[in-house]
Amino acid sequence: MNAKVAAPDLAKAKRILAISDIHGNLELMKGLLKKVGFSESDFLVLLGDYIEKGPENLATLRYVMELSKRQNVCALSGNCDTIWEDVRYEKYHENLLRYMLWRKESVLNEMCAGLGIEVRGDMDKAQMQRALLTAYAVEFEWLENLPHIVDTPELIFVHAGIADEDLNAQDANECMMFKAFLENAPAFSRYVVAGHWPTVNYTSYANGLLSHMPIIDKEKRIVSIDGGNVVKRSGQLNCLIYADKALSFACMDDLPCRTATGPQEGGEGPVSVTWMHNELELLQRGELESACVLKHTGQRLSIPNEFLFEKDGVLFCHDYTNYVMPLREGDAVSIVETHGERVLVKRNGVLGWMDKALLTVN
Ligand SMILES: [Mn+2]
Repeated sequence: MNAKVAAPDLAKAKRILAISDIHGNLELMKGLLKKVGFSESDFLVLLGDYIEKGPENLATLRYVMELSKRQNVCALSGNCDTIWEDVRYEKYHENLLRYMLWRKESVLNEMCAGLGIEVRGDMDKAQMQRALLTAYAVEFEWLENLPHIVDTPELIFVHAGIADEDLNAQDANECMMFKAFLENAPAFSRYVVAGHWPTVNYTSYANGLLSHMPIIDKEKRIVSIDGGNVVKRSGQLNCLIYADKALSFACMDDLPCRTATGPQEGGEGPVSVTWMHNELELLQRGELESACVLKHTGQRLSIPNEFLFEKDGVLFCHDYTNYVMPLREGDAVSIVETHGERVLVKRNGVLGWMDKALLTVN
């Protein structure tokens, strides 16, 4: 299917705002809109993936549907928003139920709960589908009619990516599914703003750090804004702000905040491991940490055992960095997780370790 292109009138907008990959995190979305002071003088583009994986998928969907009634809001479809296809077309029966049993945080499970339908492996699937299609016809129709691209004089918006600038000849699925757009896309003459691929997965752009901040590639003219909200424990929601021909960002997460009670020296030459480039070779397994080689770069590093996992006899690692965060007394940090006497924290979107003894207790 050809991608649907929307070309809204932005003449009155003082700023263009863009947020991607909300994934049912309604409170964070509302918080971020408040933080940037979203108002009638802005134009807001929502880049899709409103639902699935998060805590409030149906409420988020309905909130976005309500927002999109405004003249100054345009919502695009992400790959997670095509769930209506699976409910409508009978050929997906088997997969649909398996998906619902596996993905507990699905809008479809919330919809069933709303109708008092218990989702079970031995249920009458066709009956469940008919019930959903009837009760949630308005939601499914809204999702089905979402455009895939927003075309503005200075910026192009899409959920995952576009193959080239011929916007009327883009494949809808590619727009929603483009893999690692920043790495695999050509250069464009206008900036293309995309979500879908958490920026933390683009380690080549961050000098060995793990960063959830948006990435601007000035050569390719691509802005990648998915902060990994919901899908990564350390994720955040990013908002692009385009005003007076300049790009800036605001971001927000729902991690607890603390303050450093003293300084900490930063570490040199950090090594980070993230999804897609996380295959390891084990050198020596230790009681708490194991010496490993990161296959894709050949770098050696010691990784706490709880970050390691095996799949089909191959050793992998969950997102990990050995970066020691440089801190001054009074610096604010977000707490991701505690490992013994070390705490994984985030500051300005970047992940690193700090000494637990340097944290305020609150
Ligand atoms: Mn997506």
